[in-house]
Amino acid sequence: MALKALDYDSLNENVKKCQYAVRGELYLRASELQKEGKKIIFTNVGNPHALGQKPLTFPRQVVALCQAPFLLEDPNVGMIFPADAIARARHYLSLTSGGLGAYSDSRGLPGVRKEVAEFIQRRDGYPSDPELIFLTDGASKGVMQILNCVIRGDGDGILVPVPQYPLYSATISLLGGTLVPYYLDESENWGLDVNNLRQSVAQARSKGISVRAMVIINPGNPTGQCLSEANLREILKFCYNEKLVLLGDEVYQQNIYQDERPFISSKKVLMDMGSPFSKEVQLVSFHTVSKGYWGECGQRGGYFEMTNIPPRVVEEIYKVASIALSPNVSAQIFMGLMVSPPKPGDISYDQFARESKGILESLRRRAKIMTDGFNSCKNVVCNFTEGAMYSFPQIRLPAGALQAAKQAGKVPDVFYCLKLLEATGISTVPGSGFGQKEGVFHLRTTILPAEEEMPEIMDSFKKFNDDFMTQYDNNFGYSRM
Ligand code: DCS
Repeated sequence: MALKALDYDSLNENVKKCQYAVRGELYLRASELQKEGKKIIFTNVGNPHALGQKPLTFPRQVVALCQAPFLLEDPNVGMIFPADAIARARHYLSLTSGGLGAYSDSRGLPGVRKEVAEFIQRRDGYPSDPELIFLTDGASKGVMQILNCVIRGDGDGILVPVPQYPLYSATISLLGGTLVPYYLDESENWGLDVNNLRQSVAQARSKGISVRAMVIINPGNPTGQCLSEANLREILKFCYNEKLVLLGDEVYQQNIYQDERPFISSKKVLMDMGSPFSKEVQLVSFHTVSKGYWGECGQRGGYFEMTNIPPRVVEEIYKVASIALSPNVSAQIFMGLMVSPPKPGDISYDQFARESKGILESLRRRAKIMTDGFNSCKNVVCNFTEGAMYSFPQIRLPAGALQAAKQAGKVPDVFYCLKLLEATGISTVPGSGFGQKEGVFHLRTTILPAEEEMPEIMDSFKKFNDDFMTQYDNNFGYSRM
């Protein structure tokens, strides 16, 4: 019988190939167990509010007023909302053409794009042009739009770090491009070695692939490292020499848990390098309201900024964005608020500063509790989470466990993570979902569970892990480091 268009066997093969481990087998099993009444700790997604983080008050006040503009006409509004939130709500409504229920320009509201440009200029010390900033429904949509413009077919390669966040591998599959991996060095705190990059490009070219773009995730997901300025300079030089557009995923720029390597944007490093680099290297940088101390994942707000992209190409990207009409307008307001939060002297400043500092300081403590916890476990080694929201310990699996996994028909790290889930309710993502060197195993967990629950979670992890290692340790060796 002839297949219909949406029968499995006739489906676009790129869709079938595409994998997204963050909501993969482990997540599905965790959801089943939850339905059966088991308490599950969902550390598989960097989704802070789902793990109890409270929203910052000020942005919610402003957006609440924008959503319910009739409250602004209520004589009692000043008793519930502070004056600066009321003023901000009026400001953002004045930037829209009909409030939150109206489409905006497909690039986002010009007034918010201007605020984003001012933020970038304050952050980097270099001018930023609102015309080169597009607002998006989360950073994910921006990444997809740009990859869509870059990938022409399977002859086009995109350099992606391994381990990587699977948005990249999945989108490249979906668009029919080729992922060209470059390996981060675990023994160097997940550093990026440019010689390694050169090898990856040479290898891809020898297979006839035209390498067109390079992705960096800084701070790293799942690896949690912060790139140094010197490293970023090398990367930008590399992109200059190889004529690659650099996609700088900087969604974790506020999530920094050490003082030695503060976040520095690719744009600033590029501008500091001066001519010819600053005028030539093509760069697209991404940011979001989902991360940082905002964690407003469900609002779906993001932006990208383009540097050295020719006007005709910007026009084409605009055209493609227009097909979806408009990014979420309420999310655009979250973005406006994120890039221009209350300032010292504003009525809401103290509360805003207290709330955001409280979240960041707690994340910093949690990053340490987690790394230390993992490093106290048998056959587990873990680099410190310098930034972002994840811990990515290496699990050295005994030969007995590798054999048991094989018998169960599971990839070894999936086997380990499933056992962990069944025993403790901790839902993680196996390292194979992010890519890792052959024969080396990891898991990813977020550092987001509530701080007061953290010691208990780590105790329960340790007990499971150490029992697992004893059970499978038959003295026939381990997976390699
Ligand atoms: N880039 C990176 C590196 C991310 O980790 C994420 C989300 C995104 C982009 C996209 O975020 P938004 O579309 O929400 O802006 N991280 C996922 C993760 O690994 N866990 O949770 C979500």
